Formats: sequence, structure tokens, C-alpha cells
Amino acid sequence: MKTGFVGLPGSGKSTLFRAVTGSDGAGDPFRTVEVPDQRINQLSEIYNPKKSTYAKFECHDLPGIGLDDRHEARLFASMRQLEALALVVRCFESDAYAYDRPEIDVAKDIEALVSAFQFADFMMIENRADKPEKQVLKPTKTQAQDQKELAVLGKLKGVLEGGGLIDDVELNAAETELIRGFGFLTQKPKLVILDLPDEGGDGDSLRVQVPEGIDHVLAIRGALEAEIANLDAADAAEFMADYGIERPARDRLVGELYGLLGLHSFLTVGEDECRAWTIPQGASAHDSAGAIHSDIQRGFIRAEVIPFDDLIAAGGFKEAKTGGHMRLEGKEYVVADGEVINFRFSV
Ligand SMILES: Nc1nc2c(ncn2[C@@H]2O[C@H](COP(=O)(O)OP(=O)(O)OP(=O)(O)O)[C@@H](O)[C@H]2O)c(=O)[nH]1
Ligand SMILES: [Mg+2]
Repeated sequence: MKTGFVGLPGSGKSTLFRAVTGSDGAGDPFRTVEVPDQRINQLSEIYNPKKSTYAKFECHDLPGIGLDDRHEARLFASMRQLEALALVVRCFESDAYAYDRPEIDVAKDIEALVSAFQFADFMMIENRADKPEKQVLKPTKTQAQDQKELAVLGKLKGVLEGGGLIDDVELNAAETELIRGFGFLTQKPKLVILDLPDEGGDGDSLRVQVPEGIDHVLAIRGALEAEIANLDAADAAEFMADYGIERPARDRLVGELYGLLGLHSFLTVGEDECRAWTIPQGASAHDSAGAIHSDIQRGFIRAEVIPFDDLIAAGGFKEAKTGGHMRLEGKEYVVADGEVINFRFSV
């Protein structure tokens, strides 16, 4: 899973990147971050495996939008690769940075970002439609496909011109497939991060300024939490207690992202490895097998499923199985969060 911090220049993206990834600020463009999972720790205590593997996500630090028009195309191209956009909104005052608009205005900043996304998508369609528009006149092999693509793009363009988002457009499966490769920015799931000052700044009253349609909002004291991310565990805990921060910024971001993208995890155990696997909520046992390896999916026979708590109570997979806590499930079974699974397969 890939996400990135996007926002106006100086909104606090790089600071939040440090808070979430623990990067020391050497200017990494992205980092792979482990998804904290207490369940993996507990399973590893039982199995003492050679390797404990957490789910991972890729976190990108991007330049400010509108900072440098010459690089805008490249910036938008990087954003198109992301699965979720974290919109960073400045809620702190700072004289260390020359802001075009010094006042704090959550609604206006988000509007500016969304307009930039609309414009980027619009330009993308303009540039793209240019080609098939000429091509559809010629009887080429791709003519039928080009015509379909043109029709969908025309529909999307109309929506953008009317101030809408591609995400709001009802598309059938074929249309969705046709535009998948474009990576339209106004189609991407987004969350808002209110970057608060070290002290003060009322997260609740700022939250209500987030426009409708964005349901996932986090308030993070970016600069403070970037410092905390670089402390050892004991000092970090003390600091967090002092400031009333319950969970580290990374954990809160992960929770929000999983909710936004509709993800959860199943677990596998063994002497070699205890591991968390990220899957979409609602994924079948068959799809989940594919998350591990295409061979396991292809040769799927049955899934041996044990709920996490039952396994912990029994003290291991085998023990839980003997105790009658294992279920055998078929391909269509919908996997629940935290289930420990062993796939029976043959290839
Ligand atoms: N007081 C305060 N200042 C912050 C906070 N976060 C960032 N700053 C300051 O705001 C300025 C910009 O922060 P960055 O994190 O570099 O912002 P950015 O969004 O990465 O900036 P660009 O990449 O240039 O667009 C710096 O001077 C930071 O010290 C914060 O939470 N509180
Ligand atoms: Mg930056």
C-alpha cells in the first residue's frame, strides 16, 4: 500500500513524514513503514520464530503543490502512483517559511488542493483525448476501444468542468477498467491531516472546517511528534503522556488508512515466520491465499482457520486445532480480521 503527504508549500509534509517514518530528515523521498500489530508480537512470543513480519506500507514525502510549476507534471505523476492521498493542512503559525497566504484556513487550503487535483485530471484528459480524437477517424485496430475511451473521458471531463470529482461519477465495470491506468487524482481515496502546533490549536473546531465528503481526518502535532519519533521508547512514552498523546502518529495514520481503504489483516504462524498479511475487507479465502503466493491460490484445497484469541488461549495452532477451535473453510469463505490461517494446497 502506498500513501503520500501532499499539500500546499510549507504545510508540514516533511515534518509529518519524519513523525510517521522516524526518518531523520535526510530528505528521503519515501520510506517503507511497518504496520504496528500487537498480535504479531503475541504470536512471536509463542513461536519464537526466525522472523516476525509486519504488514508494510510505503509512505512518500512530496513537494508542495504550486511551489514550482516547472515540476508540477512530475509531482502529479508521482501522486498518480499512490493509492491514498494524505492532504496535509497547516494549522500552525510559523515565520520560518514564507507563506503566500499566512493565515490558517483549513477549508480554503483543502479547496485549493482539490482544485489542483481537478485541474491535473482535466489536463490529463485533454492531453489524452487528443490522440484518440484523431485516431477514431481512422479505421485502426484500436478504433472501437478508442471510441469507448473517448466516451468515458468525455463524461469525466464534463464532471470536472462542473466542479465535480471523478470519484463521484458512477462507472460500470468496463469503464472503471478503461480509466484504471490513468490514476486520476480526484478518484483517489483521501484523508486530511491537520498539522497542529506543539501546543494549542483546537483539533475539534478545526475538524468541522473540513469540507463534506472527506470522512477521514487526523489531528497531529507534526513538529512535536517528529521529535517524539526520534526518542527511545521510554522517553517517547513519557513525552506522549505529558502531551496527552495516546498513540504514536504512525499508528493513528495506519488505523485511518486501513479504514479509508477498507483493509484488514490475516495472520500466519510457524517456527520460521509469524506474519501479518494485508487484504481488503470482504476478501475470500481464495484471494487471501493469493496474497501469499499465486501457487497457493492456484492449488487451494481448504483454509484451516483459527480466530486469534482462540489460538492465544490454546497456546498455539496445533493446540487450538486439537482443542476443536479450527474450522475448515472453502474458497468462498470471507476471511475476518485477525484470523490465523493455514492454507492446504497442492500444485
Ligand atoms: N510550529 C510548528 N511548525 C511546524 C510544524 N510542522 C512544520 N513546521 C514548520 O513549518 C515549516 C515547513 O515545514 P515542512 O515540514 O518542511 O513543510 P513541507 O510541507 O514539507 O514544505 P515544502 O516541502 O517546502 O512544501 C518549517 O519551518 C517547519 O519547522 C508544526 O507542527 N508546528
Ligand atoms: Mg517538504
